[in-house]
Amino acid sequence: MEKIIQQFLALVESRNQNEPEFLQAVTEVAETVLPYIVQHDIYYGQNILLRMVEPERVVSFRVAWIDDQEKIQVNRGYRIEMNSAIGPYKGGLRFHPSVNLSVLKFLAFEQIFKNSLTTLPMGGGKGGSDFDPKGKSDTEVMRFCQSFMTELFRHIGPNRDIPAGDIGVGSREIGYLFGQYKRLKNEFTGVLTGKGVSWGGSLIRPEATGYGVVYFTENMLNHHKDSIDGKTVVISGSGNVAQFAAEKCNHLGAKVVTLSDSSGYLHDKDGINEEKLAHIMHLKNVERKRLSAYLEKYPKASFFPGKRVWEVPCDIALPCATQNELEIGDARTLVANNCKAIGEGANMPCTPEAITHFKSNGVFYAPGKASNAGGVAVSGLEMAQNSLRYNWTREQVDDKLKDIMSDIHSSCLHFGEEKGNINYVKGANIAGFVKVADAMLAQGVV
Ligand code: NDP
Ligand code: 2IT
Repeated sequence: MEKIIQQFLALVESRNQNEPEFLQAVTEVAETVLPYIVQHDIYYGQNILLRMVEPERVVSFRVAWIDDQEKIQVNRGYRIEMNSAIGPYKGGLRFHPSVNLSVLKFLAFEQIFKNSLTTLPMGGGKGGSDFDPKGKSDTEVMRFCQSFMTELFRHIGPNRDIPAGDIGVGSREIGYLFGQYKRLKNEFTGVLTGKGVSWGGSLIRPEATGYGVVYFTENMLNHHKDSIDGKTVVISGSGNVAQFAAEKCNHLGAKVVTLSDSSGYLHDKDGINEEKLAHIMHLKNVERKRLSAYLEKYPKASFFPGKRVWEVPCDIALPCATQNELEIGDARTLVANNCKAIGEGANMPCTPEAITHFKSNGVFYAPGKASNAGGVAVSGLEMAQNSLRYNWTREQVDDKLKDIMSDIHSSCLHFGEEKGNINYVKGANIAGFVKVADAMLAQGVV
């Protein structure tokens, strides 16, 4: 088996050189899914995984725009249309200086499995740009988004490819992107998700990823006769996912003691309660300030520049910032401090070595493609509401989100059983794979 995996990865590596993040994501899937393929005649010999690692289409384009000093700026835009076997391409757009082909291909690849797990009919895609919204004025962000969409619009559509937000793309950016698409096509359609509620958005979409991570983590703890109530939780990031993960932890009786950004981390021993979290949301989302500004209002807390949250003792860790933000040294510290569970809000935040360390020390580990699927799941519900031309209530959407996260957890149990324990990585990868593979087999070699 080892040889089959190595041969497969060598081929993928030879075709995708200088793409370390993409290879990291493919390796994790290959190690768990190839043994399953070999054991199942219907999949064996069909080169299904080899087809899945090859994007159906990659679009790369120039995004030229004019800044407030009237200087011409040039960025690079992308859309990776990875797999459309079970539905139109679906996945977010990331605006961050670190964006490149490798990062977007890893995200698009993970998205295939995640979207399949949601039970909704969505294929996998991802896109974005190396544009950095940080420090830009609203009009600069608007001009960039308009230029970006002026090219992207010809590749997407409500039945073809439906982008959404990710790092650096929130409600402001979705608004500008939607406005430009509507203007170019002269059509009001559900071509993007994460829209404002008054123009086709879904209630609970902003909360969905963060709430979903906490629902999944609660499912995982309940399965092991434990719960989030009363636990100390460490969260990284302070963006969309981190904020609503913190909110749901508070709802369920846990104490959140950290949040972070790329400058360092905030530690509030007394817990970031509802009132403090509301202040953070205002600082980050309205004033667009750095997290360290929290100390101006709450001077008893501490900010540690250039450091990571994982050194703070906790029962539960929720990495909600970015890929590879939790490395082996951090995993050792968490285990030494008796951390019981990891729920990934970000995509691929834990390195492979960190994951191995968690598993070998009995820490429950929920991989992002299962635990952060709530965001895209509610995007799927937004698409359904757009098609119906109807809106569900907050409670209706939240109940559907809870059910979907619970179903994903059950799928992980079903496919992840391993010597009496649950391997959530194996469970999520195989459960996600089976549905897409069956569709691909039915549709022939395309
Ligand atoms: P936001 O842009 O709202 O927030 C990102 C947060 O992560 C910020 O606090 C940011 O700090 C921090 N961050 C980003 N890059 C880095 C970096 N290189 N090093 C350290 N910190 C960093 O993004 P989201 O909250 O939407 O996304 C966070 C993660 O969740 C991503 O991995 C994303 O792919 C994943 N995700 C998001 C979903 C969604 O619906 N939004 C759905 C599923 C997964 P700073 O401001 O200093 O850059
Ligand atoms: O990584 C992700 O799942 C997202 N950024 C959300 C994608 C979506 O289409 O809602």
